[in-house]
Amino acid sequence: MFDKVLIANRGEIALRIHRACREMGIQTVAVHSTADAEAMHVRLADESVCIGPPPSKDSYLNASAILSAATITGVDAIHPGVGFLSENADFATMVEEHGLVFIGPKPEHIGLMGDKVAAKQAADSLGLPVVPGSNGAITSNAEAAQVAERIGYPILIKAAAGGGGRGMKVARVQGELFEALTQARTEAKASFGYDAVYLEKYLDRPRHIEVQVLADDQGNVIHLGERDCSLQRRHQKLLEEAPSPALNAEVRAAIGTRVTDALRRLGYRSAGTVEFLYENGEFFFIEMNTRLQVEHPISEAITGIDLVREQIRIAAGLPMSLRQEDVHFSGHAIECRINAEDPVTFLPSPGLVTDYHAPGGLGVRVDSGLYAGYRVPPYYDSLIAKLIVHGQTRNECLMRLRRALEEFVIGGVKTTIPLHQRLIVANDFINGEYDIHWLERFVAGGEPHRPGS
Ligand code: MV4
Repeated sequence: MFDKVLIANRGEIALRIHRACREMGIQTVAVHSTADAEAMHVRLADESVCIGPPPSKDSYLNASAILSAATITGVDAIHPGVGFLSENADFATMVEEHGLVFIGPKPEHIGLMGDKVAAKQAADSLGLPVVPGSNGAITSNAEAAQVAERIGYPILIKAAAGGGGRGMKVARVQGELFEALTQARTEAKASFGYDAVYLEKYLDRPRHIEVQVLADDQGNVIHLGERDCSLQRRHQKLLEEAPSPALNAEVRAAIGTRVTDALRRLGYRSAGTVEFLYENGEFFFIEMNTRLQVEHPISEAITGIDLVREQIRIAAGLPMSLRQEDVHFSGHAIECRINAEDPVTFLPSPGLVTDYHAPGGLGVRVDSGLYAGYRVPPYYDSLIAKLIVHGQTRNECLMRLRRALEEFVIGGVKTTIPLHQRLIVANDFINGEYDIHWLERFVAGGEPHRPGS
């Protein structure tokens, strides 16, 4: 096992990784920008190294500064966390070239899943269900029209270099296709410097369901069930739950097995998440995330498995500490992402945290680096706390969540807590009847009609 690990991230996820290391007897090195010198994970780490000024590109995205810090402190491995360099295949390769272990997947798989066209083709050939569409990038308008005719309208145009929804355009009818193609190419070129696009059948009201997996170098691949991440606004997730209110045990086991079979064939290693759209009882692969995810704690809550601990064991060459038959799903978990934002306008609200009190009690977990006197910097993502609540049933989980949100005190900055409080009493949410568009309509005012009504 490693003696010392460098945590190449910040905020609650850096703290999460520090905690796993500590419990495994591993020393930690925090790296931080000048804006994060007072962060909780920096205070708790055994050692810390300042790697640059506040802008991410000069600090958390500065691969050579991070590798220098790793060399100076003599770590064995680097955990990239989420975001930043976590899905950068070149960084993973550089870490290995420095004789260190990258706590994550093989660089080739990071690279494969980063290319959305290649990822979809790989998923298809590995036996996962994919959305009907063009076979790879479209090379001409004529080809696009032909493909659209074959799969039928509405059509969605996606950027090959995309992900996260940027550069997507819908064509409802043939007359809209060429203009939508031009717009999608222009946006893709501006956002990614690469204008290749592909076509898919547009799914009107799907849910976003993702399957959590773990794989080791001994060929063991397991799944930890799914998370329903449909409650998003502008591709920012607000609340996630596990299990999905839309699936039963049989459907869960079936999709889980398809995913683990696929990743075993691929030779995948480490934690990963396979994302699907789910509509009318059918799954369609959209992307794979080759990293730990922000919402991983809800999978931990319903399985009792420490995902970061398993990631570290796997990276050290050890087998996972459990098999699929050891994975038992218990109860229901919900995560509320609490952002330092105005709950109505969503404008960032950085600044001094004057008061802080986190909820507690049975089934309540808070992952946050906040404390009274902490200053939320304006330079980064506005996620400041994750409230994860577990109950034996979905209803118990909801009641506990209401109680926990009531107890949560964060003074001095605006937060999304009031939005969560409104959301969890909405009838559609209580009934589990929502799709990927529901939250957008909810924040626009009032409770929208539920899907299909
Ligand atoms: C889609 C879709 C409908 N049909 N693909 C958005 C982000 C990107 N990762 C995939 N996305 C979508 N792909 C087809 N064929 C709708 C979305 C989508 C979405 C997906 C998941 C969660 C939230 C979303 C919000 C808007 C659109």
